[in-house]
Amino acid sequence: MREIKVAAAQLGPIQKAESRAAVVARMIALMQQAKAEGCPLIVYPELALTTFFPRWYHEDRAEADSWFEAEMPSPATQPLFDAARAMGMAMSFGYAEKTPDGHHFNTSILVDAAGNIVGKYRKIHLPGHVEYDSERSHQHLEKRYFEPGDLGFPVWRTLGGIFGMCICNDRRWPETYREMGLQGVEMIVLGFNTPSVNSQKGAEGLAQRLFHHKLSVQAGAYQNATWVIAVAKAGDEDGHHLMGGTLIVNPDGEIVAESQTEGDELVIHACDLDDTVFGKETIFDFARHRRIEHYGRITAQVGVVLPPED
Ligand code: ING
Repeated sequence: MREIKVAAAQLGPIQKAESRAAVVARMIALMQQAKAEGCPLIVYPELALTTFFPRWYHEDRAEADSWFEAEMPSPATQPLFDAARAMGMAMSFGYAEKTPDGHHFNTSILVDAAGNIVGKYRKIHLPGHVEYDSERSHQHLEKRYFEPGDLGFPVWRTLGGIFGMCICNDRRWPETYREMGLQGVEMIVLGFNTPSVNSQKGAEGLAQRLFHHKLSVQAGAYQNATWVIAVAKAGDEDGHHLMGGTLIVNPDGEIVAESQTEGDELVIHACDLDDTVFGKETIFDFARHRRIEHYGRITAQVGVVLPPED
């Protein structure tokens, strides 16, 4: 039994005018609740410190740098690190990362109970577009403000298990989970900011968005015998609605807990990492069952399809 009581800390909306200090105060309040509930780990959403700024067009990309953190801990997040260390709380959260050499990533980190950053992930699957698109009901400019992640899909041995991270759109791609599954991942923590309407397909509304979200996360968990913690930033940000749907999914792909609101809300579940063992040793024992040498044009890597033989 390797139980870890996880607090999925959904954040409600963050308005464009809201300060990082105000957001960090909300995050610390949720952390205090998690501590009171006996949770050793809290997971926050993607881009947890600011509004979902890729919906806003900046002609001059340098203007968008105000949404980024140039260091971590940054001055705004130092109180969060201090509170976590004081409470002995491990945490994960997403933020916009600007590196010293001027690169921009949609990033998440995993911080242990002593306040050390033990893992970093940079979002690989960036949805949206680079230039202003007047055809869309709202902009989704992640490709304008971020570069694709350059760290791959690592996993880390910490907190008594094998942990991995991904971010938002990554969760829609089976390779994301399998890359970590092949490394024995037992718990994947991810944050998301998902508009409840599709900017290009008006008919796709909240119900279908929630369906695709749950389908993707439950499949990823089941097909790799891993826990998945998926945490929303939700609610109406300056008139733009983000869906909720914070989930804790077990290694059988079952939703064991989910948010009921679109505000700041803790979703808590005691996750036994040993629940991953049966799946990894039977139906998804990759070594015994996954015959990649018989897959034909798909190489040993996940899903890499060789160009057609001429
Ligand atoms: N948001 C959305 C997401 O992947 C999206 C964008 C929604 C893309 C639905 C495709 C379909 O959940 C982010 N931030 O990636």
